[in-house]
Amino acid sequence: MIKTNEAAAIFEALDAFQIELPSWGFANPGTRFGKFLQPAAATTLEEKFSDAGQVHRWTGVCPTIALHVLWDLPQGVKSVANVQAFAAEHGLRAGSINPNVFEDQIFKYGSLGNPDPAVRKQALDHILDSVEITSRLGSRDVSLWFADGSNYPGTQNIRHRRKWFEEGLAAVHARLSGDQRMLVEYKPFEPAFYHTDIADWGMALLLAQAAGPRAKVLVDTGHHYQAQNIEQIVVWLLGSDMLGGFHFNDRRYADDDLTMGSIDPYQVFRIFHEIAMFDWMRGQRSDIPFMVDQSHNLKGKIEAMIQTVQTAEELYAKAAIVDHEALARFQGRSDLVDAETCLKDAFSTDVRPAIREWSKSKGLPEDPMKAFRESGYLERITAERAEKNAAAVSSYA
Ligand code: RM4
Ligand code: MN
Ligand code: MN
Repeated sequence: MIKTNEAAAIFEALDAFQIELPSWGFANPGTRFGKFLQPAAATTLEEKFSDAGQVHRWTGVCPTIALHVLWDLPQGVKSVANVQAFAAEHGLRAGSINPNVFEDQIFKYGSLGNPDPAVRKQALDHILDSVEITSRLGSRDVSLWFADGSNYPGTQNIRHRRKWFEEGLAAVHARLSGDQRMLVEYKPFEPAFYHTDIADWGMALLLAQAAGPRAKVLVDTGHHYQAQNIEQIVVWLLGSDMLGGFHFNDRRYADDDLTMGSIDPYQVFRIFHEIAMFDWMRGQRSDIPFMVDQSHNLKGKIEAMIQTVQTAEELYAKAAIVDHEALARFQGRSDLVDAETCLKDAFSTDVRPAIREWSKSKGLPEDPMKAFRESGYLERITAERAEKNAAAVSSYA
């Protein structure tokens, strides 16, 4: 049973909770092997907005959508008007803007780390265009992920590439205006299998610090080696005001992009807990954007996103009811069993009734999945899009 003070903490936490959806999670994704086309997948930008709008409509916590420039704004700044129109129509706002410097043929040997200065310039120009798009859309974050790296020892000069990254990222930083930020994402391997230019949080941190004060690190939960303690990274970045945001997904092996919390919900809980503990210690709620970075090859896309959002809310609510005072006391005395039990008690609490109450209090359906299924939306889009999807085998998104 949830105690009254716990219910209040959950309500307060959920009032502040938002999670951004990725536009690419609604289209038929690419994999290195088979691509199983879903008849209801989004085939246009408007359909992506419409589907993301459904997730927001039934959950109420996903007002923004992350956009990939190449996939969603193929005409660059000229596509901004389209985005604005679709966003307004479907009750959403454009969220983080993700330049794409990993698909074009010229980026075969890298983008900002390419040995060819002409290619580096082209990558930089695309990212600067993306900053302009970010400004015009009124978004805050330019979110940077680079596929740069190499597959074989000795084939690239890692030191030079680091310097080129420093130069490129500093040039991007110089273009930021207002409250804009740039987020630097890291990933240990894939597509590069020998060295990746920004392989871990230390490299991302150094590059962000070299670029300037508006550059922060983005933590994608799928981008770590198996045994890595992700919540410790979160604690260190938070403590240095360098945590820029999250890409949430789950994995069993590598960057699997599975549904958040599907394999290891305790991992996500521990991340949320460290943020909540930090906020409690300094008496102020952190402003860290949570984003989903998933693409479902087998699950229905809208349902998978609703499931993701519900999981995120549950784990966030569990973290909100950790008894921080008791935990701090146990930690101070090194009461190991009591400290661990205190954390696990919160994790074991069934917070779903409180979340249903919170949803009701906001005029939202208590069961968003049921509401979505009863709305008839899925049947409608399946009929409308089936033919287009059967014909189109396009790129990643
Ligand atoms: C990468 C990384 C980026 C995402 C691309 C599609 O692995 O997670 O954030 O934009 O995939
Ligand atoms: Mn990511
Ligand atoms: Mn990834």
